[in-house]
Amino acid sequence: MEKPVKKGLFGRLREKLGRSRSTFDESLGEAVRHPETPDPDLADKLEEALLLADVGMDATQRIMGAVRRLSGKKQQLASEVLPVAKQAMLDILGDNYGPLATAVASPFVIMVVGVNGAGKTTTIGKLALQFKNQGKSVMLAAGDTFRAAAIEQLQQWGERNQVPVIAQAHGSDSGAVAHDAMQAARARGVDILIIDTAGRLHTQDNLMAELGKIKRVIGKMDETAPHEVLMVIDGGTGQNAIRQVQQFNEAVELTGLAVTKLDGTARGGVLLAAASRFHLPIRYIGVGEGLEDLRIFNPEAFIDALMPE
Ligand SMILES: Nc1nc2c(ncn2[C@@H]2O[C@H](COP(=O)(O)OP(=O)(O)O)[C@@H](O)[C@H]2O)c(=O)[nH]1
Ligand SMILES: [Mg+2]
Repeated sequence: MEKPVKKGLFGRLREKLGRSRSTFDESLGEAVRHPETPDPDLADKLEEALLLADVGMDATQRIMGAVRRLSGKKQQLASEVLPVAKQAMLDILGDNYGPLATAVASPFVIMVVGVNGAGKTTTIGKLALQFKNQGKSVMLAAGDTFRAAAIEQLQQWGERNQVPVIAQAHGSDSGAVAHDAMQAARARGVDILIIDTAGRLHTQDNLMAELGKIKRVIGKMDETAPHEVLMVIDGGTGQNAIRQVQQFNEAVELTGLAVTKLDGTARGGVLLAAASRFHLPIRYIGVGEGLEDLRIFNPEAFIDALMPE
């Protein structure tokens, strides 16, 4: 008998993750439709699907370790294997989860970092409106002074959402923008200040030095700030994203991750790879361009939406 399609947020997340999900459906769908029929290749199929979805060696080995601890016969049954695999995935994500507690400081300062095109500015725009809708006052700072278009893009988000944006001219010092923004946020009693940053400079070393400087400027004005250094990664960049996280983490000591574009990739498993590799909470996932498509990360909902059952 066909299972009813799940409705609501849960069902929609499942649709949004369509391409990543289909990697698992193609490999495991047959076994899932016959959960009590032994399939001697089931564990191998799962392992292949995990690697294809970019779950990475680390996390894949952890998941397969749990599956291979099942007795030989059970390893052939989807009814046994999938719950164990899902639990192993949840164990990996378990420590890597936790929404932002923005009430601990005022202004709560979020510095957003990541390579060009990862989705930083878009994520900031969506976040600003979400916070505003929760009744919080928000200010944005255009710290990507390297590209004129980046400043305009943030200003457009600000105008659209009626959120003030602190900006200086293209090419100006991003540390000075951060300084101005901290002062303005304090003066106006803003709840949340979100600072955009560049994803590309003349060299990678320049970029990391600039990010370090922005962080120091903020820290001098409030020693508890930035309260969050959020790295945005493009879920479609696969294992490259892991190297990027490592580099940024070394430069500015990240405190959280947001993984975008999970709607457009068959490799959504990078989220598990990152979780397994770094002890960093995944705060948000991006599953589309709409405002509601930036979701607070929920491991159970994510795994349920990703895996067939
Ligand atoms: N499909 C999809 N597109 C996204 C998502 N997040 C960001 N984008 C798009 O990715 C592109 C680059 O985003 P942008 O915020 O400018 O990246 P930045 O260079 O890191 O600031 C834009 O076209 C965004 O609309 C997402 O979750 N899903
Ligand atoms: Mg940008």
